[in-house]
Amino acid sequence: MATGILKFPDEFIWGAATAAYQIEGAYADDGKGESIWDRFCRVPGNIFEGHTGDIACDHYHRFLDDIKLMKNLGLQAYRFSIAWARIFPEGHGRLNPKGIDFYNRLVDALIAEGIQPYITLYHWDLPQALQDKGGWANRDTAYYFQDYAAEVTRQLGDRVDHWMTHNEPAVTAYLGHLYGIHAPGLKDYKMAIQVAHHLLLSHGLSVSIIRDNIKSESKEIGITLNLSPSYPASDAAADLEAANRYFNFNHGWFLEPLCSGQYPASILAIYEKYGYLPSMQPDDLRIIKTPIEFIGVNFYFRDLVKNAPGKNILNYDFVKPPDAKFTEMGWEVYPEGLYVLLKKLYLEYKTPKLYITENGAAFQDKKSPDGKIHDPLRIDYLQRHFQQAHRAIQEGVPLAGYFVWSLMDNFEWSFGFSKRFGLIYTDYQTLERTLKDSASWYRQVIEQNGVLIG
Ligand code: IFM
Repeated sequence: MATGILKFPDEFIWGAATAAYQIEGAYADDGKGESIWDRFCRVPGNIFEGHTGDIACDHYHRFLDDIKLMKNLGLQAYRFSIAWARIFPEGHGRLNPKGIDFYNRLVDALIAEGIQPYITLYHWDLPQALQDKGGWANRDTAYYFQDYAAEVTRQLGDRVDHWMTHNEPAVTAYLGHLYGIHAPGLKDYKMAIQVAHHLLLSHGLSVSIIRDNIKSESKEIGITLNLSPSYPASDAAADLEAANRYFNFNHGWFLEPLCSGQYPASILAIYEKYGYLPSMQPDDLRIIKTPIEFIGVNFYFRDLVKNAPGKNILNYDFVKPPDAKFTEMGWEVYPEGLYVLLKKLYLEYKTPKLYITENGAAFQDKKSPDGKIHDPLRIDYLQRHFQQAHRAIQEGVPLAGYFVWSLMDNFEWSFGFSKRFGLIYTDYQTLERTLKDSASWYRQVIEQNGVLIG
């Protein structure tokens, strides 16, 4: 080991991530259908200052330049998502060849530069036509997703080895259907639990089809979850139980079916009482548990949880940690939580191989008079998280790669363009891109396959 540097395994993959709606723009170009985010953003009050992803970073038209920037950064891999409504404008049935063509060109250009594509099939932008039929609350959507996954992997599977079915199904289910702050903007607990089930089912239904469509020996199929460890707010047993309840609601509800083919018993008991149990068919849990090669972990913060009778049906609430540092999202900076989480996944859930498919932070980035973007807070944030990832690897966690969120500043959902997560600064007036200091720093990490100690 070189002095002062924590070296990662030779085969470790360094990348950056984005998602279609957040960067592509071109919301109605070349036959693309409307998605639930196109619709949701048009409702006044849903998004900060009425922003939309209509243009976003205009990556749809600028992807070749963006790939040059990725090359400049030294990225080994790039995680992006496919806009379902570009492929099937009505969600199923009629195929849009121009949509496929865009992703063919993107994949070819990445491979030409030696950057491995890691593709997410669903990062929240359901075709509106399927929402009109009930969206993810309708079991048919799981089968439409299966057809969509089959078509995309049939078209791109000869060149792309790494696939994720979903990004953060918990966010789709809860933010979209329970809290109503993401598309489609619904607030219905029972529906949210049904949606979660159909998302998981759609994942399980697609895994073997994707696997059959990919020819390479090194193919890997997985799913990405948003995960954070739950810490009790005090030593009291009631707080510890509340922390566990919250973890099982937000994370166990997805991890357990995927890893062991069952929903967490403690939450099932509560949902039974309220009549919130999802309706399912006898084979569903077996399908959901179809073996996969990896789980993608999107990590941003930990949760500090206290018992709060009556606050919600699970009787928990969050506590703001005193003396902590926060990002612009109001999320606590807590790198050790990444290590704790990775160990938990590996030891308790016996997860397969893991990737960090997202980690990063929004800070107030401004162009300095010297034309540069100095973002020491982001460098510090990433460095400390990389160190914790290294620590987990040293202790046997099979962590195979790390994707920084995000490649470039982009549309941050209900926050519009007000939060900047990028390694690359996006000027939303001119759409000019500028590498931040963190991008140059990340280039060095990748070059030396390691991060400084301390
Ligand atoms: O921007 C999102 C991304 O789409 C999903 N994971 C969290 C990121 C930051 O909020």
